[in-house]
Amino acid sequence: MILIGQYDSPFVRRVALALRFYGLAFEHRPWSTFGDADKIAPHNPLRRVPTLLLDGGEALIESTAILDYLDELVGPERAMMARSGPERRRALKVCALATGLGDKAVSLIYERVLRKDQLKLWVERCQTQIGGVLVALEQERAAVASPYWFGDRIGHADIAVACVLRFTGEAHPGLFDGLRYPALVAHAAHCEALPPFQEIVQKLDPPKG
Ligand SMILES: N[C@@H](CCC(=O)N[C@@H](CS)C(=O)NCC(=O)O)C(=O)O
Repeated sequence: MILIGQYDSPFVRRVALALRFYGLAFEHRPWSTFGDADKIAPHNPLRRVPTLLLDGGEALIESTAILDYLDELVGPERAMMARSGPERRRALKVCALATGLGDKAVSLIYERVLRKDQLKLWVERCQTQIGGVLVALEQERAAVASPYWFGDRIGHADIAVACVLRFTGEAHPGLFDGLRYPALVAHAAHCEALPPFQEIVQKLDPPKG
């Protein structure tokens, strides 16, 4: 398998971490969505990352769909998400909140670096959405005493939240005040201390306008 995309993307990083936690071998192509768009396009016309190329040449896109495939590959016993029921629904919701936060944080970067004049209405909307999700995730995580969101094993929800927190903190330090989100800060620190997180990491390098 070949994973396309840089690890400063929280979406690429969550996929790379799942591959590593599952012990699945992969090659990495750290192509930039802007600088290397023409290389990405033959595999993904959206020119987005992550894009995962399977050995037969099939290209998977969207981090959630890619993880769905990896879960199928390793089987239900090893999958880092419950197979069905309320726990699966809750985990998918945590993932959706985290990746939605990531979408908004990415939008804000593009607004900052690609536009001459930022659109106040859009910037404020994204900031409000980011703040709202952080509060919701903080409440959820504070209510859980286990090492990870759903017990003793790390899952996709844990990884998604940790990746997005790192990205948001680097991209928009003013929007992530650790003092307001102690449970999330502790969660991120716990995850980031794990060897796969220390190996699969890249300081944010936003596109230039
Ligand atoms: N929903 C997508 C989001 C992926 C995404 O936003 N990737 C960014 C990089 S962090 C990207 O490719 N941006 C270029 C673009 O959207 O044109 C996923 O979960 O994979």
